[in-house]
Amino acid sequence: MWAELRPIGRDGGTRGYRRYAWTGADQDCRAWFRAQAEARGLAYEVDRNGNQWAWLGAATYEDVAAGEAVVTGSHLDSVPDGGAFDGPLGVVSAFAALDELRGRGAEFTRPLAITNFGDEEGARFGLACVGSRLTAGQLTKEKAYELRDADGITLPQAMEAAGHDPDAIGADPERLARIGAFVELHVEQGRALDLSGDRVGIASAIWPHGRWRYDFHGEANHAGTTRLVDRRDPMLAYAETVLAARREAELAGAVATFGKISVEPNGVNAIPSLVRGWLDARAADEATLDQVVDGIRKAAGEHADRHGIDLGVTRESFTPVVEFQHALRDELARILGERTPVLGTGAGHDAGILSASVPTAMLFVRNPTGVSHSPAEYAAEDDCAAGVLALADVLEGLACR
Ligand code: HGY
Ligand code: MN
Ligand code: MN
Repeated sequence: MWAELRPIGRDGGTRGYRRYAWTGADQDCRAWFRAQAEARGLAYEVDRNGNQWAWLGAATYEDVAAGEAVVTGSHLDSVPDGGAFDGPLGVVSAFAALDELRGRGAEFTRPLAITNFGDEEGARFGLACVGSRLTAGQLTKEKAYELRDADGITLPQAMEAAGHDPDAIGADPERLARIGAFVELHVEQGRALDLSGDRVGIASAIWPHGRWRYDFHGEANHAGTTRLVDRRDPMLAYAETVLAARREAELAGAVATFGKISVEPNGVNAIPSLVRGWLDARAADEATLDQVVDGIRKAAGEHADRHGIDLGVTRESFTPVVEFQHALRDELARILGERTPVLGTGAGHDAGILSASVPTAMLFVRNPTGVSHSPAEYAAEDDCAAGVLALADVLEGLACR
């Protein structure tokens, strides 16, 4: 499976992945998913929001009684220059776990589905987990229609160009009602398992997190002829805001990142008229996150005033804290052994979105460096194999007699 996925959407220079929603690379990943499903005799379907499903023991979700399905999967899209594992490890492991269970001769007493949720990273349209948010009713069709990529292409236009009917998108409670348990396996995006010496862990919670767009409006002018005192340079206010974000996060034990920026007119010899920066901020609890975000905004306002800059701040997304369901989490611990480590994470996941609607759990596989959202992201083959066996044990415990 890895050999087929490896070249898809990989940049020849950086060796990172650029698998953005509804692009050619994404279509190739989707074709791979469909082929994996069909090769295993699973019933394949795409839901109204473009998420892919492969069913064992049902032809479509409508065949499944309420709360009966056990579902596992993750996503195949990537951040800009992402690693091989964030997302795909969960999908590959799902198919491999099914193969393992068939090898064991396991008898399924509940329908099983393997999923690929669309547009988890939000690399193209700016909002993460679009596929699961739409399905769970946490993103309306109207709001989704407003999403645009950097070239001005709207989400519905991109969907249509890729052959998906954008008119169909929206909440899908009928489908979610069928799910009794959703388990997402994911590469760990930190070093907790490496430090504890464990191959596999169980998720406890996801930090609340969000994305804010900062627009610093100044005045374009000549870089050679404009006296420093006459400038309204938005880059200065932006730069001081980046430093303030670091300070606020440090004080609160949180994280805050300006990882994306756009500059107008973007000329070497022009003072910018506009600097637009995107803040990603996360903390262990919402009160702390509020405090950090408010602190950064206040600092940005002060720096903007001092440099004669007009500042606009827009919250583009917010995901509240997720505490995974204790009953399912405890069941996983019973299946995998009570000594399996239980850990929290600052990364967002479709499982976090779905947890508001269905019982949800996550498994993490050791990442020896903790690096993620980078071409250097890595997991060792024997740890991945341990992840597959753990997922197979969990699925057997949940879906087999
Ligand atoms: O950004 C995140 O935490 C996730 O990987 N989408
Ligand atoms: Mn990610
Ligand atoms: Mn992921």
